[in-house]
Amino acid sequence: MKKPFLEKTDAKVASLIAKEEKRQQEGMELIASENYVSRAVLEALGSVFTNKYSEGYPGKRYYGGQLFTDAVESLAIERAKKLFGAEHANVQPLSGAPANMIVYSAVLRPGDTVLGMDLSHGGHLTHGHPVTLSAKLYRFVRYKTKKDGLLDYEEIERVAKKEKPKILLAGFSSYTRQIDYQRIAGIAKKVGAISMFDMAHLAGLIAGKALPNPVPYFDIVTTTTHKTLRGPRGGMILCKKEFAQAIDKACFPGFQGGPHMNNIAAKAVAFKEALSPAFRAYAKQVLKNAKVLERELRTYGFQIMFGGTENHMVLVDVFSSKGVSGKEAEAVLDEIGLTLNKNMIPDDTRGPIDPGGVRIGVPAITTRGMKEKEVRQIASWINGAIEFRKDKKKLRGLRREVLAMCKKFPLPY
Ligand code: DSN
Repeated sequence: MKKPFLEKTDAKVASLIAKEEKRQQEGMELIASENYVSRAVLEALGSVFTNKYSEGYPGKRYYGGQLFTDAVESLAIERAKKLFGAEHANVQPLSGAPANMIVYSAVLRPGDTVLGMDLSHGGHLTHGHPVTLSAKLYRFVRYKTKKDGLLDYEEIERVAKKEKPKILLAGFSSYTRQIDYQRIAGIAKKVGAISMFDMAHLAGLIAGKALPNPVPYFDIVTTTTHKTLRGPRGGMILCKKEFAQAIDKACFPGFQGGPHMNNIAAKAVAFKEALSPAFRAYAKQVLKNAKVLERELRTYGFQIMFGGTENHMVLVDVFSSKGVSGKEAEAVLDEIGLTLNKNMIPDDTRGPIDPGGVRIGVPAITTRGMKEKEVRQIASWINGAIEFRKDKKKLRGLRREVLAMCKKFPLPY
């Protein structure tokens, strides 16, 4: 994309942006949490709304000049509510981690208990990993998946009865199976906990009606607006009316200052896109592509975790399957232009720096228009690169093949 003003003002930054654009164009993005926003979303992000401070909420701001910020934030809120059938939406969280922290601070007191999913079993850092601020303020107890990859709802209920959490939290960043929303929300109700779902990874698939919607079942739902939802990097909180005031107050002035209005404008655009029939077709194709990836990788002898996938990603135990660590697999795949991330597998004994697994997601390649045929080819490259990881000539050949396919599926700019 041409950027004549930037090129003139700051050639260094312009050149870095151009290089990143080329890297994205010439590589295959398989990081499960990444995607390509539309040109329209990019234009809203780069708009004059970035100049405006607007602490507060539509109709109740602390600075003047809010005619259009009020209108654009209201539009984002209304579209978010329509997209997910929510009673209340707060579109100001800067991203997923702040959104979760805002919820905790809205409904918990320091020392209160949260029952959430273990990180190595698919949970997220902000669901209580000891290194996080939330874990220093609140007490997190964790649940795990069973050998068959499903959640152990009886065990979750037993622990919930024993620990009496204030929040029962579901949601994940590397879990691949469907969660029984009704069952989790039911357990929360039984023990008097607030039910919370972090749908950051799934939001686009839910908006596109390819997966069931947790919003009717849970008291509070958090999400990012990028990932499968294909909006700008940002966060959002949806909740039942009874929590609206506490959530809004905890967001501003409790946790954040002025909202990033250019980002909120871009969220509004992404929500409009996600309401379209084309987005539904996209979400459906993401699920198809992930299923093909799972099947193909199995035929090459890769061990797929959690018994398979029902969403947009697969978690693969590359160490047990192929004797290569997650870190080595990530590096060799990067060499041929396939970008993904090393990832812990359940109860990984190797640790997070060089774990036994990799996480592979298809949202971004699906945005580029790739379908089952291309996914079969990608699986074969993954297998080839890992198998011939010491053979530089072979890797160079695979790199050329990846590049040729990338050229046939340009980025949406
Ligand atoms: N970093 C995101 C992911 O990759 O899943 C979650 O925060």
